[in-house]
Amino acid sequence: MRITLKDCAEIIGRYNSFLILTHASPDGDTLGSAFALKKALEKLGKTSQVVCNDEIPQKYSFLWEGTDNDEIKYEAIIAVDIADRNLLGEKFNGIYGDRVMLAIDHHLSHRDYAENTYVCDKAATAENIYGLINELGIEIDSGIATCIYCGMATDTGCFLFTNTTPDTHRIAAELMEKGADFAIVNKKMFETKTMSYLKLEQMALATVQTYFDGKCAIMHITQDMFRESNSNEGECDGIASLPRKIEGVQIGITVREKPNGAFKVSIRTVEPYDAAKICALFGGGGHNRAAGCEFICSLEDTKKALLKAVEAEII
Ligand SMILES: [Mn+2]
Repeated sequence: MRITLKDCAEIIGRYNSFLILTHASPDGDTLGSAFALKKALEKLGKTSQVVCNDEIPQKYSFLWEGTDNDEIKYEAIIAVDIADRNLLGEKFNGIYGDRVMLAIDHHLSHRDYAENTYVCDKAATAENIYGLINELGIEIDSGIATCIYCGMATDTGCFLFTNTTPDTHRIAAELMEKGADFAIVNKKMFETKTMSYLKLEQMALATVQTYFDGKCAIMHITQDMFRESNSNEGECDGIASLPRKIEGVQIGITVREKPNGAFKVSIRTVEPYDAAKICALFGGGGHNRAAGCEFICSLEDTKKALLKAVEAEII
């Protein structure tokens, strides 16, 4: 059932302990949202634990500073920033997929799996968590502010993408006033790259090919490249934005081989091209300018299918 923010606050009021689920291959929005909520719930005397199907990269450790994340007994399960139960990851989908009591998300492509769902088209789920925390009447302290800021900065590409609104900036400004550690967040999220990541980026860039008069660019990353560069999934959040950075490219595609041999596709577009529409053709989804889908076939066939879909859009 779709519910309002007020209903979310009311539901949270009914329980004392929560398991908070984040999506697989966790990013700054799912984690920032989860830890902001956890810290806020603590202020109400409620306990919670944030969990993820995949290992949480160490670069996010600032999010759980000042709070412990020990295993607890919980009464209800909340999912944040998870548009589809498959995005929980295989193991978590099996365990929790049909037991989620409340899903809080910002993807309009959200496919309902929870008992109660709140989806509002904001730049980040963290922006919806900000709304919820206000609805709950909880004072935002510097720890909560840092977590929300991290989510919003992540999903707006540091306030660069077109999903950034005047409201996004107003909330970010308020978070700064509340003591959000924005310099640390931005340095860790957008400035610092490991040498292994930069090596991977170099290999990935060498695979870029352009199509349709340079309007579409495709780049791929294989498991061999991960091995050779000594990089890993956890440190390449932003890599999918590279093809669209090329001058003239309107549809940028990144094809990433997963350990099981499937190909995870990320599409980034500029107006008027709809990334979610293209990904929906292949069972995926997301936002207008950023979306994803998955293929279980060869790299060559994956690219062929994508180019065919892009061709239909571009011409
Ligand atoms: Mn998000």
